[in-house]
Amino acid sequence: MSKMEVKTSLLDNMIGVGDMVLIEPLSEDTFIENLKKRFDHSEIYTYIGSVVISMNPYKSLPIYTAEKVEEYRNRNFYELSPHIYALADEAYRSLRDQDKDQCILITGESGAGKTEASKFVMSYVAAVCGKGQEVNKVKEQLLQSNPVLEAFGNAKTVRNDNSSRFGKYMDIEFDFKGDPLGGVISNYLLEKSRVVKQPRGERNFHIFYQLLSGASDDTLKKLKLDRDFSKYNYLSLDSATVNGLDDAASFRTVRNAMQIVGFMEDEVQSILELVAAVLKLGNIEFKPESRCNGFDESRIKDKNDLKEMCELLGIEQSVLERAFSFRTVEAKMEKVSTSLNVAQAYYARDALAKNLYSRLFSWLVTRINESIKAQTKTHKKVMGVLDIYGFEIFEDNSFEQFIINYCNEKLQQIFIELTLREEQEEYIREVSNSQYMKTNRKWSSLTNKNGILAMLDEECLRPGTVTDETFLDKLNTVCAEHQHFESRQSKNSKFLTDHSLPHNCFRIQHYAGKVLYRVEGFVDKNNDLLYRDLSQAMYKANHSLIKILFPEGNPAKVNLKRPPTAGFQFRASVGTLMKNLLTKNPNYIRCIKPNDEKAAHIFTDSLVCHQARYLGLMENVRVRRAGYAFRQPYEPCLERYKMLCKQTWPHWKGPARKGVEVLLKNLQVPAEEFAYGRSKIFIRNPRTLFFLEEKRRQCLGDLATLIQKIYRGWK
Ligand code: AOV
Ligand code: MG
Repeated sequence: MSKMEVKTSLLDNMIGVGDMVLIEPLSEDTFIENLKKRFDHSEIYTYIGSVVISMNPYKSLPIYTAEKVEEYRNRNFYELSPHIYALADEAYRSLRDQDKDQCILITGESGAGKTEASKFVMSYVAAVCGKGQEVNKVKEQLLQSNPVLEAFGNAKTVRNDNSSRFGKYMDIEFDFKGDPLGGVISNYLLEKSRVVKQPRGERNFHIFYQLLSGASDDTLKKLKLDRDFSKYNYLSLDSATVNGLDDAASFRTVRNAMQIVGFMEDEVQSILELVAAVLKLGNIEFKPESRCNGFDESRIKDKNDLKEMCELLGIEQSVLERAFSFRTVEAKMEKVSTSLNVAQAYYARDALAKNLYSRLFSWLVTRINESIKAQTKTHKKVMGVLDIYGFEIFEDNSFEQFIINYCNEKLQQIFIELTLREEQEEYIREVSNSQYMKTNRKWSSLTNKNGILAMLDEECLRPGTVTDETFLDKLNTVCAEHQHFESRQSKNSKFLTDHSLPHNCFRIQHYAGKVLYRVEGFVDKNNDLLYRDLSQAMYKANHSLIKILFPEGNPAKVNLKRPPTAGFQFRASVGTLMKNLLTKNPNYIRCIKPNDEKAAHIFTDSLVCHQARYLGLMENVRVRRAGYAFRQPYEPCLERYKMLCKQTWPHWKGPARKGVEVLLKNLQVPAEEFAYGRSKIFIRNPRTLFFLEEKRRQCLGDLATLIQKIYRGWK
């Protein structure tokens, strides 16, 4: 038996079973044991039918080479050992040959390997689709958008040294031949609070450290920056350098990537000026000023950073200074100015830094989209790749974690609904007549009009004094009324009432675990207010990029309406995303984190078990086995087993389906074990498959013995 056959054998006890559907007997223990066995042999991919489970190896494996790409290219899904390339190939071919739009849904908790998986999928597709100068340029640009967005949107957290702090969905567009035409990226709410403050053991976004470490002395001088991280209030110092991350080298990669994506030199300069301005902004400090007219006022301590920031952005210093000292409220025809106290001045400063950075990030996405967008309006086939921030529980969880976990909750819902629906639809399509798998699940609605985010919005828009406490009171009251909060939250999550909680917290039972949220900052972060004086100061800047980022600062366009809240925008964009995903053929990658130490070779059973449970993997296997555990198109099935029957061996002349019928009859497999679909054979019990595999193994063994005998005879 060749090495490949040993690997693909579904029964190989050494490296475990390649498809969980074939585990015998199936239990949580055997499931985890199988993952472990495979993980120990660096077999990080395992199937549940067409779903790929991916274990993070925390070490680089030689399985993403050009040779591997060739190996998986144009091969049937089950033909080789499980690999993310098999999924990417299947999705790509289905898009190219059957004109079906695809989406690749990658889920798993923080640090499980989603972003890496999305890059492997993209690079595989890039390697197998089309060639030629124009096409190669498109591919390069699509791939190089990754380092740019990671530099500005990823950061070291305690869970992951390269954690995505934004959600990303990328549509790659192809022409009728399957050649790439371009792409469109959508981004979801960046965790902008990180710009001004990072939890212990975490860093700000990579770009700050990359710029200070990697830029030339000359560039830093132009940006009025010092190489020393410790000079900047906004950069946490306890983990400023990260093992295994070379910030200086990454900076060169990012600069190069920006060039390939099509950024002009002056654009890059403007971007870096903004990054520098954020650092300068963080160093502006305030001191209280003696009371005047009964109001607390504040003054800037040392104006040097303010001056340099204004020089970088082409802003008149007095304008910005005034915007940090007063707040103007306009109501109808009236304008009222009040002075800011020290706390309000700091609040204004941080709000400006967060807005500057997050708007720069969104602008980067728009700018990349301009470069990578398809140059033609003809019909496009689309492959969407979704890589969001993974479910996370920290010691201290705030609005950001709530948003991240909400998004994961939605995706989990989609997974459960679509895998079931897909199973059912395939069976109906293939074997039509039967009442397959009567599940008692209802397709739950994906809209969440009454959830916690909606309540937060209601509270934020209510007239009167609104604080985090009033929001929490409201939550508690509503939840006391609805003991089971399920109907108001998403299907899988539940508000937990517990009188022992700290007074400023609430707890949610998410699908992936219980999370305690501290309510402090929810109202503020949702309102996401930036004083108009600041946006107007920014708009006045003599800097091409800043002007674009603060359009509401244009005095001619004063809008007295409240801008939509962060939560509202997020809910709306996630809603649109979910609708979009439902129109495409889904392909799932379920990422699992083997340990909390970010270490190779450690497999923590309890941690893996917890993830397998909440990801619903066992349920997934059962759903598949409850119907027909194994399904395969007739041709590869006949090819694999034809040696077991004289009539089909070595060549079967006729339709493959007939050949499979003859084969199975000949092997005397009971008829109820099979259903003949239009293009696939459905096998009910994994034991039948084991039987076929065993027979095949014996046959190959006999053949090997025979060959050896003949060989010896010759000698
Ligand atoms: P995530 O995207 O799921 O977390 P990543 O894809 O960033 O997780 O993976 C975390 C780290 O694990 C990477 O930086 C790699 O060091 C390692 N890793 C993951 N997959 C592989 C692989 N296939 N081979 C080798 N190393 C791998 V988050 O973005 O935090 O939810 O918000
Ligand atoms: Mg990620």
